[in-house]
Amino acid sequence: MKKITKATYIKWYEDMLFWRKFEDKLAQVYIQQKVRGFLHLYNGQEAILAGALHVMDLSKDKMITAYRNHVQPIGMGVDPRRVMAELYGKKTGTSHGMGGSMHIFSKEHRFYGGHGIVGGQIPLGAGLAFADKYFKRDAVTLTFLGDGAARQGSLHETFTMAVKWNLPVVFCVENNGYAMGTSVARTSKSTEIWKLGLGYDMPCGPVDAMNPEKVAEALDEAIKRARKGEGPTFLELKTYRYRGHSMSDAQQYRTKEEVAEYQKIDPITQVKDIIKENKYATDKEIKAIDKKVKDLVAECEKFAEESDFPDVQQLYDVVYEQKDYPFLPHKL
Ligand SMILES: Cc1ncc(C[n+]2csc(CCOP(=O)(O)OP(=O)(O)O)c2C)c(N)n1
Ligand SMILES: [Mg+2]
Repeated sequence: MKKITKATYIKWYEDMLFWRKFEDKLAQVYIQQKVRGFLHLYNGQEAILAGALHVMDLSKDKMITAYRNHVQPIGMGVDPRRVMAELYGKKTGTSHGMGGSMHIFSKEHRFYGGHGIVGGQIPLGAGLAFADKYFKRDAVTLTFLGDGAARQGSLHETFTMAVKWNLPVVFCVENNGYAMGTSVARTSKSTEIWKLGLGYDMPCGPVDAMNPEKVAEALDEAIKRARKGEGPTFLELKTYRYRGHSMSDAQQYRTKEEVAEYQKIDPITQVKDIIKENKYATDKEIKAIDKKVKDLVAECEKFAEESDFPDVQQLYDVVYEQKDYPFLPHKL
């Protein structure tokens, strides 16, 4: 695995802090009704993305996830200003303001969304991997899903084929304890989701996903296996989300104490502590990173605020139109 060095820790700190603050800003502008629709935030789960990016080959590997999807494309190289603009519904957004929160997408950066149907992205992730295998492209697809999606039929159908065809895919369930307000324990007798892999003879296991180093180690092994043509791996990344399922969640299904317990093992704090213990950066250098992050978030907000909304006519650019359709001419 690529060595985890002082530079890695500094990068992890800066990246994770940026993702956290970027989403805190989104929460703020959502309350001001500048961002509309649903908004599902990733706060608390950042170590997963940090660890994954350390071991992926960003020149060819792919990523696909569900609707908690604002920071992953940024990690894959998408301009964060364009992600913020997409959430504002502005023309300068990643999908010209037509996708919104749940549908960030950038084919150029090999980030394939952004999917609102629980479990919908699981077969799509296997499909991306199938194409890479078919065209001998030596790329691996990381397919992320929530604990709620683990009980969907689509997962089981996909596992059957992915393992049979040795597809170069890593299935990563981000077990944050809840599917909306329903805990894992409430939905299934077995709370160790990784064990689902056993039924498919798929290498599988649990990972402490509040720690980017642990995520990187587990994913490195899985990615190497996939690259060697030895097929998929199923990892249960044990994590936690600090905010509600979406912005409209009153969170009556959990206690403040439970959230506080997980905040004690917050990935950003863990990384910052390692930086301090090992004197990888001085307090002054850490403060400079904090300021850089704050300024970049402000720049994203300004860009989104100042961008224009799409023209109404743009709606028709993306709608299939059959020229000779007789019934509903839909000219404005
Ligand atoms: C097929 C389908 N069923 C139900 C829903 C409604 N729904 C949206 S999110 C969600 C919970 C999913 O939880 P999980 O997979 O654990 O992901 P998390 O939100 O925790 O990241 C549900 C049931 C949906 N979007 N799609
Ligand atoms: Mg969940």
